[in-house]
Amino acid sequence: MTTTSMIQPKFLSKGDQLGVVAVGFSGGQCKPGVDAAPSALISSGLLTQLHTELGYNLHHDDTVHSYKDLIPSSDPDVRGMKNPLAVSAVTRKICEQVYTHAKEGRCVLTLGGDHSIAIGTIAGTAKAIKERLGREMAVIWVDAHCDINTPETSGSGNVHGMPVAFLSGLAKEDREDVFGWIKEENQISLSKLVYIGLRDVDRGEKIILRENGIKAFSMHDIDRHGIGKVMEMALGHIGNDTPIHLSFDVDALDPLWAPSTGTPVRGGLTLREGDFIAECVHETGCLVAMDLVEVNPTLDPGINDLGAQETVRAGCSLVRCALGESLL
Ligand SMILES: [Mn+2]
Repeated sequence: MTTTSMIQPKFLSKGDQLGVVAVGFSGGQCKPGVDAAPSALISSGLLTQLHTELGYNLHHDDTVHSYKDLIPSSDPDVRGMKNPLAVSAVTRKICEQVYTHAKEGRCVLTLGGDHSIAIGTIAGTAKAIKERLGREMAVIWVDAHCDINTPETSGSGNVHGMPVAFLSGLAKEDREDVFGWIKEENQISLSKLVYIGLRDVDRGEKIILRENGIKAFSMHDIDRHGIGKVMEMALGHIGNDTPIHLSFDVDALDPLWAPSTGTPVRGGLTLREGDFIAECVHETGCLVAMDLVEVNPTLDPGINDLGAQETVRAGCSLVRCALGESLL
C-alpha cells in the first residue's frame, strides 16, 4: 500500500507532468549490459507505478534510445578518453531531449545507461532552468565515486568517471564534437554541487575536491552523523529555494542491495538510506530532474538472476521515493 504526499513543486509549471527519457547507452565505460537497464526497469513496472500509484502524467516516446545512428565506426581516443565522439554525440542528443521536457516546466526522469549520460541530462536541465527561472540549479550527486576526473587525471579513460568535470568547466575541450558543445548555459557551479555516499575517490579527484572546496558527504560522514543529519546539512548547503537535479548512481547503494552494477564498492548505503535521500529531496519540493544510472541487469553475481532483480527493484524504489512515494 502506497500513498503520495503530494508536495507542491516550487519550480515546475505543473507538478504532475513528468518527462521520461530512456537511455540505452553504455559507451561511457567498458562493460556491456548497462544499456539494458531502461527496459528492465520499465518492464518491472516502474512507469506504470508512476502513473497509476503516484498520479503522474507521463510524457514518453515509448522508446529506449540506443542512438545507433550517432555512433561513429571509428572513434579513436582523445586525451585518453575512450569513445569520445560517441559519448559526446549521444550526450548532446540527450541534452536536447531533456531540455525539451524541462523547458515546458516538467520534471524530467532519465533512466540510464552509464553515468556519462549525466553530461546530457544536467546540461539540458541547467539550460532550461536558467532560461525559465533565470537562476542556477543545484546538483545532488549520490554515488560511491565522484566522477570528477579530468581526461588527464583519469586512469581508465572511461568518460563515466568524468561527467562532473565537463559539466562544471573543470575539463574543457575546444572541439565541438568532443564536448566543446557544452557552453556556459549548460554548466553548473561547483558551489551548488553536493556529493553523498562517496567511498572510492581517486587521488587526483581528492585534490580537485579539496582545491575547489566541494561539499561532499562520504560514507564516513554518514556513519558519524547518520543519514538524517547528513541530508539536513546537504540541503542546508544548497539552500531551501533552489531547483535540484538529483543524479543517482545505483552503486551508491551497498552491493548487498544493488550488486548488478559495473563498479560495485562495499561499505555503501543501505536501501533505506538511499530511499531516505530520495524522500528528503522530494520533500523540498525543489526537484526538477532525476537520473537513475548504472543498473546493469546482465552483471549478476547472484543466483538465478536474483541479484539483477534486486538491483532493478532497488532502482525502482529510489525513483518512486524521489517522485513522492511515502511510507505512510
Ligand atoms: Mn557514477
